[in-house]
Amino acid sequence: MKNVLIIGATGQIGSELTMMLRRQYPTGDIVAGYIPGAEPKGELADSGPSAIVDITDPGQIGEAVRKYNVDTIYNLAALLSAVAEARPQLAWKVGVGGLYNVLEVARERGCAVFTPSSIGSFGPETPHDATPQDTIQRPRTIYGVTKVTGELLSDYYARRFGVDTRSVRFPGLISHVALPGGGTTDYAVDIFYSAVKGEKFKCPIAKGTYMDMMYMPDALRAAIQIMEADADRLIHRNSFNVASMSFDPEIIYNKIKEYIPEFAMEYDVDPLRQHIADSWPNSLDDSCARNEWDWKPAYDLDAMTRDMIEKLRIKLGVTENCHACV
Ligand code: AKB
Repeated sequence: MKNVLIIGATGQIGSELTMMLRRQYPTGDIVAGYIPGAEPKGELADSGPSAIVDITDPGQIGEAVRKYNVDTIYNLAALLSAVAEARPQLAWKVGVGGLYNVLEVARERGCAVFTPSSIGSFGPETPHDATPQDTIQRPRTIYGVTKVTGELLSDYYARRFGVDTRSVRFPGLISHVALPGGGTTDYAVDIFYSAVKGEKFKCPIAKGTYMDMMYMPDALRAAIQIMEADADRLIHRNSFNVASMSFDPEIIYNKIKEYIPEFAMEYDVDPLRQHIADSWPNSLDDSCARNEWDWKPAYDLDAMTRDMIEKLRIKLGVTENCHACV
């Protein structure tokens, strides 16, 4: 990777990935692609080039790729699972139509492409525990349908046209930097904000609902490491299971209480999100990623919780005592 275009650079993953790529590839152009209304700000705006790139407009993708001689595209444009259910047509237009536009530019210009898939690409018939790499993928959400289509389309472009497409299936991503918007796993971020602000948390996901989650630094490493991996070792491409922790609301609540004992939570289950969560795996088997490109997460639940609370206390200017923080 030298010159990289990030489509969706101001979103939850993009804002941090763009900065990490700029640090790791200081001699290249790392271009922050954004849509009007979601302009880069602060360090993201000041530390490198940016361009208006609406994924539904192939001309804008091609123009940015040509102007900056881009060799790798990170395609991060998507509507998350819950919000996609409210706007299924737009979810398809962005998730599948947009990916098609990216792949066509990549085919013409010889770019590698990363497009994240998700635990949402699985469905109720999928084995829920230690979900294998290769298994039944019959999701019931439009988000999942776009993700499975994206995996298949990306593999097709690799086989048929030699486009270097690669991907990982992200779990719920937890970060103290940018908030997710409209996902089923968002509660695992929101719970930290409530805890640090000293507010009671209303949990939209029921007790006993397990889902895979990952701390953002691990997710960013996965996204970069898979694109740098030795192609000769890759048996799979689109998309690899990656995992680092699996928990239900009680487990994360009790873990946060180790640091903030007065924290309180009650359940106020959102039927849509609960229905989606029930159809997703409890935990993924990521042995193929570990074997084919040495994937290994750095953060477990405890390390992530400690870091999230420390970082959020600074971000939110909260000075109250955090019992277990040093
Ligand atoms: C969502 O909840 O929609 C996403 C995901 C797991 O893909 N965070």
